[in-house]
Amino acid sequence: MSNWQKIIASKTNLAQKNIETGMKPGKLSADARIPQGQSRVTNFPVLDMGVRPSIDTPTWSLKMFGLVANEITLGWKQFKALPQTKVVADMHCVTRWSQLDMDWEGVAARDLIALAKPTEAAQFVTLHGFDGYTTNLPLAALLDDDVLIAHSVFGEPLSMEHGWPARLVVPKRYAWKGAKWISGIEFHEQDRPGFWEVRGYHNDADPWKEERFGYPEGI
Ligand SMILES: Nc1nc2c(c(=O)[nH]1)N[C@H]1C(S)=C(S)[C@@H](COP(=O)(O)O)O[C@H]1N2
Ligand SMILES: [Mo]
Repeated sequence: MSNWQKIIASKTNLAQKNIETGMKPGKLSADARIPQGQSRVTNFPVLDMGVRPSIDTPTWSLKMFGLVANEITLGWKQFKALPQTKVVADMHCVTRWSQLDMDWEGVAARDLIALAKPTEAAQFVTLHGFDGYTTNLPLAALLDDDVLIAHSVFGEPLSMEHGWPARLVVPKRYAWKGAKWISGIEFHEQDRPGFWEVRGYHNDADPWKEERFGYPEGI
């Protein structure tokens, strides 16, 4: 076979594979969207510390505090009155499952944060949950246009287990960065590792770099 024939043969092969995995022209195949070390699921597993706070819309609120010009606490009605955004994103959990095309609805984190007006010194955030959970991110990561405080998924309100009434969704990080039953966003000058981050999980949590642990596994 000539070189050209080889190239054509391998392209044909690749195209065939893409057809088999349901790829549409110009889109990544499902396989290419599953990071290394992950397996695809379709049943949206539940993962948390097992302490599920009994919070509902009348008792839910979200406080933005710390290095902000306008400390603010939003109740459910105020939250729902904000512009609503939809995001379709893949979800990757460090326990090695990935679910594609999660169809979230809620308020863009950056629209919410604009109300609090973080000061120039604010560079990092702690996300708080009603169960006492915390996780940390650079403020810039929260301002990404795919980051959502979600109240619905797949066209239905979140189940209690998945964080009802509202949870954070950060598609570019492992799922532990997405605080369920979100109660607060705290702004700091310095980074403050959260619940899992102080227990050895990686600070940055990029699934495409397999940033699972902050130190070599097994230590
Ligand atoms: N408030 C709170 N948020 C949380 C957790 C938690 O224990 N409490 N667990 C995190 C972890 S480790 C994961 S993997 C995801 C799982 O989200 P899911 O249960 O909706 O799949 O939630 C994250 N958010
Ligand atoms: Mo997790």
